Formats: sequence, structure tokens, C-alpha cells
Amino acid sequence: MYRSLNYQVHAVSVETNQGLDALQELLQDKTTLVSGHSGVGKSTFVNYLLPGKEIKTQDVSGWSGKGMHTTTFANMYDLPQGGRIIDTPGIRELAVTGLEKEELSHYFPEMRDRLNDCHYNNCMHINEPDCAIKQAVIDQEIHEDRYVSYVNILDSMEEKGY
Ligand SMILES: Nc1nc2c(ncn2[C@@H]2O[C@H](COP(=O)(O)OP(=O)(O)O)[C@@H](O)[C@H]2O)c(=O)[nH]1
Ligand SMILES: [Mg+2]
Ligand SMILES: [Zn+2]
Repeated sequence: MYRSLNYQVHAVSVETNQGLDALQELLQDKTTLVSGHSGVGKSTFVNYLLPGKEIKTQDVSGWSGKGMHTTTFANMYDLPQGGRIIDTPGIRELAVTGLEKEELSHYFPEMRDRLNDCHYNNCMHINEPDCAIKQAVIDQEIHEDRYVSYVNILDSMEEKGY
């Protein structure tokens, strides 16, 4: 789904040594932030990049199977090959800040490309008539999951009063 939207996707495993070289190359001389759910292996990957540093990773063997949260602050490290990497705590909730609700669809490339085709130029793509985004979902040109993500993020922005 993401590849078809021209996002770069890398399947990576530190345990089985898969996809690491290609990902490491992308980090060269850049500052990269690692983000994602707790327990997916962010700190393990950062550890792999920093031989000898040994930052804390999670033990998932606890009774809950969920382990404990060990990364509690964002930490930035210098990469031996040049560049920096920021390890972050797991995400419980994603909050969008500094963004108007009306702008949200601009951050979905497949929506951005179709915005001019909505009847209303301030269409929120929820219940307006002649909405090009909803039509594209019906026509399966926009993936339903992406539309669901859009609606969920929009809802969370409304809850927080944006
Ligand atoms: N099977 C497998 N387990 C991994 C991999 N990377 C990390 N883990 C394990 O997953 C657990 C959580 O890893 P951690 O790096 O702390 O996750 P974080 O919360 O995203 O920082 C630890 O027990 C790791 O040993 C991997 O590529 N494959
Ligand atoms: Mg971590
Ligand atoms: Zn619309």
C-alpha cells in the first residue's frame, strides 16, 4: 500500500540480519528520528548502529507479554559513519500539532492530487456532496485503510479542539 504511494518501504530485522545495510545507507550524514509502537524493535535497531553503546531494550518475556517501557525520553546519538539518530519512546497516541483540520488531506499524497476535483474547495471529504476523495475510495483508487486513517486523525484533531 505504501510503496504504491511512492513511500520507501524497507523490511528490516536485526535478529535475522535482514534489510539492515540498505537502511543504514539511508541514514548517512542525516539526522533521523525513529518512531513507532512500543516493542517493534526501535532501540534494538539503534543499538545495532552503535556498537559498544548498549542502550536499553525491552524484555518482552514478562507475564503480559508486553514488556516494560524502557525508552522514556528521546535520545540522540552520533552515528559512527556520520549522521545522527534519535531513539524515541513508543507511541501510545499520535497527536497532530501545528496543522489545521482543513490541511490534513494535503499530507496524504493520494488525496492531495485529487483535492481540486471536490465540488467545495474547503471540502473535508466527510459528508459533502461531489467529493472526489470519497469517490476515489469507492472506485478503489484510494485505499480504504488510508481513508480510515484520515478520518481517525481528523476525529482526534476535533477531540483536541483544533
Ligand atoms: N524477533 C525479533 N525480535 C526483535 C527484533 N528486534 C528487536 N526484537 C526484540 O523485541 C523486543 C523489543 O525491542 P525494543 O528494541 O526494545 O523495541 P522498542 O520498544 O521499539 O525500542 C526485544 O525483546 C528485542 O529483543 C527483530 O528483528 N526480530
Ligand atoms: Mg525503545
Ligand atoms: Zn472532498
